[in-house]
Amino acid sequence: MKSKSSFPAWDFWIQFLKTPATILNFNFVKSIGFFGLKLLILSHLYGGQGQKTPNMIVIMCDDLGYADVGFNGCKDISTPHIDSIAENGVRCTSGYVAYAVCGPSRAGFITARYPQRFGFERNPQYQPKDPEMGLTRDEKTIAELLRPAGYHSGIIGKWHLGAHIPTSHPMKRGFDEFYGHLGGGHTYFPEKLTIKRSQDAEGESDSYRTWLLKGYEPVPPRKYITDDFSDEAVSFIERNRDWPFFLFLSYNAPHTPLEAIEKYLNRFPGIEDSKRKTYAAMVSAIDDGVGRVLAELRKYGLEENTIVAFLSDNGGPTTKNASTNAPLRGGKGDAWEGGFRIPFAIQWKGKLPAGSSYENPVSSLDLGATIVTLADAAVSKDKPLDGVNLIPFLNGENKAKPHDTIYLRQFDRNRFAVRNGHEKLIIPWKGAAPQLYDLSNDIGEQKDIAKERPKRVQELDILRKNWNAELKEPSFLGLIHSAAWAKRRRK
Ligand SMILES: [Ca+2]
Repeated sequence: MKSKSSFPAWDFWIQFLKTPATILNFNFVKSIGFFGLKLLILSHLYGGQGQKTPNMIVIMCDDLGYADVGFNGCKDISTPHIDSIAENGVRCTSGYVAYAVCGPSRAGFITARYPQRFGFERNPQYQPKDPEMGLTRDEKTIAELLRPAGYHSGIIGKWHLGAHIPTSHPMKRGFDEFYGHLGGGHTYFPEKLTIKRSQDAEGESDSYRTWLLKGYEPVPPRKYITDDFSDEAVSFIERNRDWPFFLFLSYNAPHTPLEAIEKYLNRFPGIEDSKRKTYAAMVSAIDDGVGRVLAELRKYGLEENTIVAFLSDNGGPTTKNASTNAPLRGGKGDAWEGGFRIPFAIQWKGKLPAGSSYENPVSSLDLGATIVTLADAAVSKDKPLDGVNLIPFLNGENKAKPHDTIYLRQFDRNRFAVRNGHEKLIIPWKGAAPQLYDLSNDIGEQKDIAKERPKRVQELDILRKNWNAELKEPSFLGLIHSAAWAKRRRK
């Protein structure tokens, strides 16, 4: 928990900046820069006295299937480093994200609030000139919440929460560092990155070929970008090991395009299907990166003070990238379990029971809520988090469930899912009658029991309607509305 003893030190720096020698202070700050001042303050606060609040690293994959990691039973892709997170911590078998496609899922994770509350319910288009196309400024990111608590935050990889740099760039939204791309996907080979400036990309396919940004600066392409992101993550830990940090390691793999280098492809001589083989190689590259991140934490003795979580941003789009969500039904985009129930594991050495399994539903929204709670960071009363601090639940102190109910709404498709206990109500497409499944004996959602349990259908439908009444309509025209967006801009 937060070290109260750190407050006098903060006070010292606040007073320093307010002293009559303001000019002197201003020149001092100018000489080292504000970033330098921040590092100086952080080293004063934490240098030599030990850090009391934990770090958090969230490793999020893009379009990784539920069954494509060893800890969920994958046989043909070896993921020893990813699996080690579950072995050294907790495997959550019912881990959910807030949406079944990338953008809204990430908007939920980054705010620890259901994105349907604030109109982020579509995948945004890549529109560098549209300040409304992305995360509304009315919402705060976890990085913004953690900043007053003395955290240094970085994101490496995919952003996908808006490409309008003056309003939506990660460093305009609370992050201190960014290395990655602003759009929803990216090509992996450096020789294919042919557009220097992010602002010059027009539309989705262009956006996949921009140079990566380091902060606001485009960087000449260096290497296979999954490896590039892993390098940056190692560097981030090395540079920020002396003060509390939050790192969002947001791999765009194994999202399409399916592209892998020989080093990883050669690991899978037994996979004949070329699509699955490339996918496996891409997952293997992530696994190497996870191993390097974990090794860096061990190197600096940070494992006991760092929470590491691993998950996917949505279910696998099985036909597109040869992922698999078995035994779950459906995949990316669906309200079936395969759409938004994802591989989820979390470790915190010495604090969470190693090698344990947790069955109650947890959510990606809980990760931000966990670190915000542990950092004792303030949360706005009118925008309460939907996530909860998972630690007391995962370590067995709290025997109750973190969530009575998990919700999903897909506005444009009129789809809903409501999981309450083991039962799940689903309206899988517009106009469909609600169906009910008992996930305790039917994880694959094969037997609709709505007619057998009408009372439960009614109860869950009331929960759905009540939650729905709290939500807003989408606030921007998404990818599927590109033509309507362009027409509106022309007017
Ligand atoms: Ca995704």
